[in-house]
Amino acid sequence: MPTIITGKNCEVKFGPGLPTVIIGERINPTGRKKLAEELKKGNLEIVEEDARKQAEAGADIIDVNVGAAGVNEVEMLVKAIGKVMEVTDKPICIDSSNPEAIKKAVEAYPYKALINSVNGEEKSIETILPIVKESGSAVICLPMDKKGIPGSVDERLNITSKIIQKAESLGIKKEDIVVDCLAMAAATDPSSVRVTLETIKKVTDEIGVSTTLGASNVSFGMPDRPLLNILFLSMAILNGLTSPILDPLTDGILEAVRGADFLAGRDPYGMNYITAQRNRVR
Ligand code: THG
Repeated sequence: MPTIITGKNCEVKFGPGLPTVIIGERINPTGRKKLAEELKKGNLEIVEEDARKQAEAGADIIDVNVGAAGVNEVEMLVKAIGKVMEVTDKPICIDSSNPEAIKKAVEAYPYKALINSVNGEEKSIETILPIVKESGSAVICLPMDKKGIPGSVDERLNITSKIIQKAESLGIKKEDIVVDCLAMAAATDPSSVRVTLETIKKVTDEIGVSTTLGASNVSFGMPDRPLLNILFLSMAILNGLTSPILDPLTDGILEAVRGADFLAGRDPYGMNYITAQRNRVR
């Protein structure tokens, strides 16, 4: 069963074997001083522009994160989601580490959202999963806990299984679980990309749920980050990645994702790839 999330007149469907769905990451003040400043002042013009541009560029889902020092996240997350809904019908991924902000955000979103995220810690499981169940949302699971990010595939799978078991015991459907396979900076640990790719493959083949990750994490600290991000995405898509979080404004990234789907057999006869190339500006 595929994962389905919705916006106004809009349904986005993804899962193992289906074409890759893109979660646009730009509405996030991390590393963006200007956006952080504007959010502090309650100004949503950049949010509006980033929502529109990402939708135009080919994002299927818009991630919304307004967490920054000096920002009232509970209030601003609801406002930012309202602003995004004014400019696009694309479904929303509610990205916050604040359970109260997530709760208020799902209450303000009249469709089926993707909640980003729950992790393996008891406190997270006990606060986030009930919100997922009550709101009928889907949720991204981070297979990490108080010991941090596991270095091995097996540990990531163990935490994933634990979260899924808890979710299913609350009546959350397996197709409403999206596992983040945890992309890390390749520059800090040369084995990290292999561990992430193997986690994607095992989660896909053995558990059969949808998968995500922050694609640009891999290139941190290296030159020509877009090149590394695109190469990594093609590998991850071949291993089963269903719904990466990425910047759809990156030159060539859309065509790379459609090309990887085609080569991975997830776009039979290449119609999506051909359409993407036809719509290309340059
Ligand atoms: N997993 C999940 N959610 C996530 C992440 C993840 N959400 C946040 C993050 N990781 C993905 N989103 C971003 C957003 C911005 C950037 C990277 C990842 C980023 N911004 C530029 C910078 O910091 O230099 C600034 C971009 C600009 O100014 O144009 O890199 O892993 N579940």
